[in-house]
This record gives sequence, C-alpha cells and structure tokens, in this order.
Amino acid sequence: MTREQTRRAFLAATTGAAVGLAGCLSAAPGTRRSPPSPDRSLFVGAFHWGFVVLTGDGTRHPSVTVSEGDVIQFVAFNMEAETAISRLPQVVRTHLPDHEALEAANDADIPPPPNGTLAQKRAEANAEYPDHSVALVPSGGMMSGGGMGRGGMLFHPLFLAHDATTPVEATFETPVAEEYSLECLTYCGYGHPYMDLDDALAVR
Ligand SMILES: [Cu+2]
Repeated sequence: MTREQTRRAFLAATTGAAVGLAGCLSAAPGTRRSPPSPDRSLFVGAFHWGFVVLTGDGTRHPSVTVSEGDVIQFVAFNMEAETAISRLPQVVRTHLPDHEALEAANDADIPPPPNGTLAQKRAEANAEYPDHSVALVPSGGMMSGGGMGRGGMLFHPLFLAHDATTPVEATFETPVAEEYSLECLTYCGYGHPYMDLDDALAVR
C-alpha cells in the first residue's frame, strides 16, 4: 500500500466505530460539547519502536497514575514530525529524549532480527513505514473488550503521520479503575509487534 492508502485504510477502519464512545468528550460528531479543562495532560511521542510519555512539566514516565473520573488531555505525535513537535509546550519539547537515546533503550527490548541488524530494520522502517498510530487499550487483552467505552478503548485510535504539522489530541474522562497500555495499530516495520507500552496509564 502507498502511504496515502495506508492512511485511508486506517481512517476507514477506525472512523465508523467512533460514535457512542463512552467517556470520550470530543469524538462523536453531533454530540460535541466543549471538553472541560483537563486534570492532566499527557504528551505521547511515537518512534520506531515504542512510545515516550511525558507529563506537562516535562517529566518522562513509564506509567502515569490518575484518578477515576479525571479528564485527560492526550496529545500525541510522531517523533519524526518536527513541525508538530514545534507546537508542543517548550518544557515538553526540551525534555523529549533524542533518537539515539530511544534507539539504545529500544535495542534492549526488541529481539534481534533473523537477518540483518536492528539498525538496518529501523532504517528500512523509517523509509517505508514512517507512520504510527496510538490507541489506549485495557492492559492484557488487546481489543478483546469488544471496542470502545467501558472496558474498551478510551478514545478513537489516533493516526500519527511522520509529516503531520500538528499534534493529534483526544480528551477523555477515565471511566473505570484499570490499567491501560499504549499500542500502535499501524504497521511500522520489523519492530511493530513490539510497539506497545504496558500499563502506561493506571486509573485508581
Ligand atoms: Cu506500528
């Protein structure tokens, strides 16, 4: 598929299901109300192959704990999307890890490919599969909860193009006390099956 086809396929696969997304304050056309001011902002960068999560003060977290009913502003971007990143708050931008640091950490988490090196696979992925997406799903059962809402995804998956000019946002209310993981739903090369961050959000 071309990139544009990939993007269209992603939109077709995910757009129709958005209506009725429980806890989502911004997705469904016709039911839009202005989201209340968030209790917490999370900034999520996607790279080959993983996610970084920062809070609004620029601190990086393996897992963020929030309270049930908190309104979360989720701001996501592709780590290649320089223009989108330039629009982030400065304290977040200056604390984003550089690619070398991410890749070094990554090499410990991803099994070596049977042919070639991880560095080669990453270069291929950057050239051929530069886009990602992000979904926040209950830990331990990808999509098994049967879609959105209670026990399912907290918002519609967000497409993270490598050449996006703005970050992508979702605002949602945390519905139930549970752990949620970040997953990439867009094929992004060799490491795609490992592109998740377990228990990135813990609701208490
Ligand atoms: Cu992916």
